[in-house]
Amino acid sequence: MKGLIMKGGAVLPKDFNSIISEAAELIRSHSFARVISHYDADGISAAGIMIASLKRAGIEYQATISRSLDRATVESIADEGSDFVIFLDMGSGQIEWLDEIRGDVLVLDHHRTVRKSDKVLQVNPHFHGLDGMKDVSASGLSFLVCTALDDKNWASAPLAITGLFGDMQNLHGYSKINAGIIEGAIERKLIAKETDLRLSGNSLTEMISSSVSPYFRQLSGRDDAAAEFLRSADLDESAAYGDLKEGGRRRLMSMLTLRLLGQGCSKETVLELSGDIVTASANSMRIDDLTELLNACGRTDHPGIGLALCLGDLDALREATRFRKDYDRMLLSALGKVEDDGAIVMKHIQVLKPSNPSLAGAICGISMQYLLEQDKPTLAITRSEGSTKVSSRATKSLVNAGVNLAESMKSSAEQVGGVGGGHTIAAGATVPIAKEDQFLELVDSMTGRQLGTGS
Ligand SMILES: [Mn+2]
Repeated sequence: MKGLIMKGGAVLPKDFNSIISEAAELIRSHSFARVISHYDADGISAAGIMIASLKRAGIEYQATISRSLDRATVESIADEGSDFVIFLDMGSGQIEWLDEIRGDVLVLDHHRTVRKSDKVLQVNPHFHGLDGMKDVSASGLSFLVCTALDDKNWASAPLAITGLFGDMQNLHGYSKINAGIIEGAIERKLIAKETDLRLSGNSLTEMISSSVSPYFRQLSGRDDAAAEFLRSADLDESAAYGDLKEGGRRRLMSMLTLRLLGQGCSKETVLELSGDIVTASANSMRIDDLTELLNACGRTDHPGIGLALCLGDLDALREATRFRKDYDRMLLSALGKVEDDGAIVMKHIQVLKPSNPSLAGAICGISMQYLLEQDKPTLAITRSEGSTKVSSRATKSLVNAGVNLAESMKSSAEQVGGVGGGHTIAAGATVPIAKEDQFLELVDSMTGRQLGTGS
């Protein structure tokens, strides 16, 4: 294969390159593939890339987008008896179960892996000195394998970028494989990239009032207030951003910057107000919009529409747009409540109790970044299926100060008979409802110890 040329002329690590070729060969050797992927923007993009490539290669497929890869899901896939199963954006944590599937199994996953397997072909950056949190996401892995299969699959580069946006690997510049994909896509004129205000909407008012992240206190979700805010800056609230002159754009940016600083956001968060706006050349679609559309499709239980959208279905675009509006409306109303009520503040953590379990992770993250105290990690707890589910988020500076949510969630959950884990900056847990308070106390004191401020 022609390796992806990376910044500075370096190619992919040799052993990584050969495993990618091996994966492409494995796909080529089958006439049918069972595809299982994750329901977030990265997973759906990875599946979209894979399916477009299977179609191009004349390989039949059946795809399922799943919330998680639990034992029962793996067993039902195994029972189907397919000769070939591809897992995308998940699987590396479940190798033990995948080993039991009869047919050939291919895993393209960027999450930490448990171990290698003789049976399962695993394409995972962690085996090759690459970082799955920054250097490549599942959509990028799917893209690498599919371009090894056929160079024409470069056409899917915008989807590869959609996935990395979805996993927020775009916020601090692009590294390694991500950088290679972006540069290659620009070179092939598949995308255009410029740095600008990271808000979208038909009018200036809509750009602000429909914005969920960044969340503008007193403006997000409120058309009238957003319009008034714009008039106070001497900006035409119904104008389109594209119509603004340089001076107007600069004024808008500084007003919004002040707004975020005023509501207590960290400097890092404020800087995220401007960033890369990537546009797919084929359909002029903004990648950040596509990411949000896919996210909303997944979150509202319509991942199939997201997948159809990846494959260019225009009806799917209309439906996905509706799901995004619905989803954003739900988020904005939940965030409005956080704005009004605040969080339950403990010694070292702050706790939210959102009413909708499926929004908890997003509410937790956005509240941490835009609405709550910056010196305490935020936990969101909800109850579903007879247990308490916990999402947690910290900030970069809390992590630098010692906070490790992966550790505190795991150890606290285990002490009360639950399970937990994740990343230092974002983690989750499931604990018995009866042990909820005890769990929060444990996380609180452990966070105190991590910060060196005692418990
Ligand atoms: Mn992912």
